[in-house]
Amino acid sequence: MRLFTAVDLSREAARHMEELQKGCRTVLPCQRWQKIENMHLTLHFLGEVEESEIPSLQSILREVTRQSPAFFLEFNDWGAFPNETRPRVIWIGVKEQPALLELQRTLAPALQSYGYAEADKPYVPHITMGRNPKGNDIAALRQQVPVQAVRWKANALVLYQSVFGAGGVRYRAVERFPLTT
Ligand code: 3AM
Repeated sequence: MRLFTAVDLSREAARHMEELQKGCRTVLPCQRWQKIENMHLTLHFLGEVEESEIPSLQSILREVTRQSPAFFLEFNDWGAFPNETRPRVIWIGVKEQPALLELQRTLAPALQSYGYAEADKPYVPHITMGRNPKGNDIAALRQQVPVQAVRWKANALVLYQSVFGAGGVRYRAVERFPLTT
């Protein structure tokens, strides 16, 4: 199973992402768009995990999240990977949140045996909007499609499975691990 961990958006946050995507369609069209129902903030991409390993992975996630506080996230601004000169992924970033970074950092070593590979670049929390933009004018996006500081509570870490089907990729929640409140 192809797995990753992520935090969901609130309904209000997803609604704003939808508005931002409409604006992005006019200012900086992408070849591939993230479906609204698929939007999430990834913490760890694990890749293929054997089904037999999933129960132990779940118990690690349960153990750590039980001791980790819930936190608030807030949209920040547009961003791009690998950089804004030659963007391949267009995303919306969130304001720095130490509890999110702490959760990501705490889990990272424990998830390495399940395929998580620590990137050589720092972790940049983001919500993917679209891929392969036909242009690179991120400055125009910032100016013409302003991001509102929508704030929402991240109550849980979710283990997601990427499922490939006729309608494209779909993310199925394998389990939600509540954070402490
Ligand atoms: O949350 P986003 O959309 O940025 O790009 C993939 C997506 O990230 C990323 O994992 C998330 C869920 O699919 N992803 C896919 N393949 C990856 C890889 N080989 C990867 N991240 C790192 N390495």
